[in-house]
Amino acid sequence: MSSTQRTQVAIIGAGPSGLLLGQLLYKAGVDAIIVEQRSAEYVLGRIRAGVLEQVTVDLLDQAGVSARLHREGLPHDGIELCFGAKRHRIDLHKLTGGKRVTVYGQTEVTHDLMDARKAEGLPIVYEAAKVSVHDFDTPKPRVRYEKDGATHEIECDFIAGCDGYHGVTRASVPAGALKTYERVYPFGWLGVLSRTPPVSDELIYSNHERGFALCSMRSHSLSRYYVQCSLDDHAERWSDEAFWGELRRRLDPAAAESLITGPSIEKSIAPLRSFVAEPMRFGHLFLAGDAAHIVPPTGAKGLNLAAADVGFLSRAFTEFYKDRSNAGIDHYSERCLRRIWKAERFSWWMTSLLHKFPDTGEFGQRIQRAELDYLVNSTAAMTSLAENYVGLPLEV
Ligand code: RFL
Ligand code: PHB
Repeated sequence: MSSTQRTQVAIIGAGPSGLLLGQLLYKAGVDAIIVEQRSAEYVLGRIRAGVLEQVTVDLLDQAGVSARLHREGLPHDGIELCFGAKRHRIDLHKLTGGKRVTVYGQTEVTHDLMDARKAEGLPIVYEAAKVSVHDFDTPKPRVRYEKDGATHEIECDFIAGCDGYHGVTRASVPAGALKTYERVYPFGWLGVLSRTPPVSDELIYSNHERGFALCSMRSHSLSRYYVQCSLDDHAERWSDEAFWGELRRRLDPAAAESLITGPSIEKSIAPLRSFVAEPMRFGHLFLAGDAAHIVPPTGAKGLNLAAADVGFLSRAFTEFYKDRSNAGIDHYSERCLRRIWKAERFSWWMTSLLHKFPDTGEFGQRIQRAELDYLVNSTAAMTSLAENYVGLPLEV
């Protein structure tokens, strides 16, 4: 058995990029179908980002999915950098003339977007197998997938590749039409989620001779912590006790003493990578979010970049249908990439500043220490960090 459906935009992937794009298009009166290879539970089970820029919050407002975010999200006016057994506050709010970030988990953003889609009765095809994209170099692209033993086809005007780093859309672009840039870092992050109060009201980014550590949170009673680990490590090798011990060793004495520990709810290792694929458009196929670019999580930029991409993309499609203009579509890739490369630079810089690199030796550590010391004593340097951390303006 097989079926053919027709829509304006076929969205591949129901992560934050795909779901937000679907919602923004719905608000603008543009028709879309979302096709996702996993189940909704699987998508929600991935513990990822925690920090939202104002640009992202504005887009969630525009999408009409921000009521809970405004109730439960935690506004943060600063972050702390920890090195040499001391913490140093970076006053984001003061240094940026009143900007801040919001701590609200990617899981919650995804939940809110799924709920909104369900409430409007809009379709998401979950557990779609063998998803493939066709004829996107023509005005009549098609998406094919299998579900429950049947083959289905979607005819559309555009395909949005929101299927993450390992997705099918970027991989379907003909070789040679795409230039990629990549840096793989020689370490990963071991993350733990625990139902314990956060060690501090603000995030702590720690540079320690044993390696990087980050204290983050999801709420006043849910904490998210990370320690730098080696690439060949496995989360199962870490008992909760070993994790807490390692985290404690990488913090200043006051934080180490006040850290409240408990059983981990989730424990996983993520590799760190910088990656950009250019351009982000091929005919009628558009890439957005992790499908087009990856940043190491140190700058908290991945989800925010994904949101900015789909903000531009929804505007471009809306202009196409409502104003009969190709301008947004034609400028999509260039417009996104200007900002993406700045976030790539910032994420690479934060990563270089805060991690222990196996190959740079003691010289590298002393240079890092000098840079950190300079940073926390220079308003100019702290301002640069702050304006990037809260997020650059959309048009840079
Ligand atoms: P996703 O979230 O990977 O979603 C892609 C979806 O596409 C589906 N898919 C397919 N569907 C159909 N057919 C196929 N062939 C498919 N192949 C894949 C997948 O199942 C999935 O559901 O990409 P998206 O939507 O672009 O979102 C990107 C963000 O998830 C990512 O950038 C952030 O999580 C990065 N990130 C952070 N970003 C921030 O802005 N702030 C942070 O604080 C932050 N912390 C983090 C992070 C990422 C982390 N990890 C684990 C990489 C912390 C960590 C530890
Ligand atoms: C998180 O809370 O998961 C988080 C926060 C800040 C980062 C990365 C991850 O830079």
